[in-house]
Formats: sequence, C-alpha cells, structure tokens
Amino acid sequence: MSELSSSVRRVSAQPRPFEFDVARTALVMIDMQRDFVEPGGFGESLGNDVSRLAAVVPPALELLGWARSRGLLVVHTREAHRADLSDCPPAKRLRGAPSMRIGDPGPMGRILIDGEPGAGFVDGLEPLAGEIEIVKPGKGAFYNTTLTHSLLSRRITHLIFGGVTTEVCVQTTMREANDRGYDALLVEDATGSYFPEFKQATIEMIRAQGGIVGWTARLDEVLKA
Ligand code: C5J
Repeated sequence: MSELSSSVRRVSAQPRPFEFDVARTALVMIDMQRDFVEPGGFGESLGNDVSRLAAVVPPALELLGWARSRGLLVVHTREAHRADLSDCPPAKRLRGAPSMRIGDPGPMGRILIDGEPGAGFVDGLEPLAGEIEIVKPGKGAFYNTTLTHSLLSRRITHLIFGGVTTEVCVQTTMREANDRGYDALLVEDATGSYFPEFKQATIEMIRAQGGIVGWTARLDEVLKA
C-alpha cells in the first residue's frame, strides 16, 4: 500500500478506495428533517412509511460524530420553502395527491416551510456553531443556494454524503456535485429511502461504470479512516 501524507485518508470503498484530504473534505448531511423522518410530516403525507428513515438516525449520528472528531467541514441541508411559497414552483406543490401539500398546516406546523417545527432538524442532528446550514428549495443542494460559494471559499474538493432520501435529494446532490468537479462518496448505511429497492439501485448506479457518479462505502469502513 502506498504511503499517504498525514492529512490524507483512505476508505475501502467501491468501485475502488476513496482517498481524501481531511482539510479539503466536507461531510454533507442531506435533509435530516422531521418532515421526512417523523410521523405527521411531508413524507408521511405522501403515503410513505417514515420508520424506514427513522432507522437512519443512529448511523447518521455516528457519521456526524466521526466527521466532527476528524475536523471535517460539516454541511447540513434542509429542504424548505419561504412562508409565501414564492420559491416553490406550482408544479412541485400541486403534483400528486398527498394528504397535505407543501404549505398546508399539519401537526408539525406548515409542511416544508422554513421556520416551522417540521422543517427543522431531527433531534441530535442540528448544526453546531461554525458548521454550514443550507436551506434549499429543490432536491439538489446546489440549486438556488450558496453551497458552491461555501465550498469554493474553503477549497473543498471532496464530499462525503449521508442523509435522506437516497434516490431523491441525496442522489440529485451527488450528481450536481459530480458535474461541478467534486469527488463524492455516499455512506451506504447513513442514507435511507422509503423504498429499499430504490436505495439499493441508487448505490449501484452511483458506483457503476468505474464510479460514474462517485464512490460508496459502508459506515464501518469510513469510521476506520
Ligand atoms: C424528497 C428528499 N424526497 N429530501 N426530499 O422529497 O429526498
């Protein structure tokens, strides 16, 4: 095995080892919000079984603790809209037949509205001082946000992803990151979907074709790095 400089780490990953410099790497934790993970929120209004996402909380906490202990930059995203819905396209709000639409009142406040309890972070997964919080109106965290600027100004080149949901906001953001020139790793056990088969398919399509979107690794392998 070749020698690594002191700030470079290597994770056993697929399709090949993922190497990153701690000073140039950020953990991006996607949308660990009550509206997706807890009963009474947006996820459940769409007919989903939210307990599948609640299972992601303990590994996400482990991943977050690891990133903090290693001194990585941490970025937390939330999918949320302005109270007047001016950043929510009607196509998004009116699609499908949910029991509650974005902006409607629910048990955790107005669905996916910034500032409402449901749009906030799950307990324990809130940002600490000095960490970056991105509120995003879309599925991808680069769309209509300051994420590009935040990463460029800190000379970040590598991203490690966790959060929900795997095939929607996590995958969309990884694809956006790939097109912007970032090397990105998805931590398999720290991400989740309402549909296990979609999670598995996403993991496989990210690392297929020599890592066409990026890398994937198990949490235990990341924790060793
Ligand atoms: C969805 C997300 N699924 N965070 N949002 O609408 O994946």
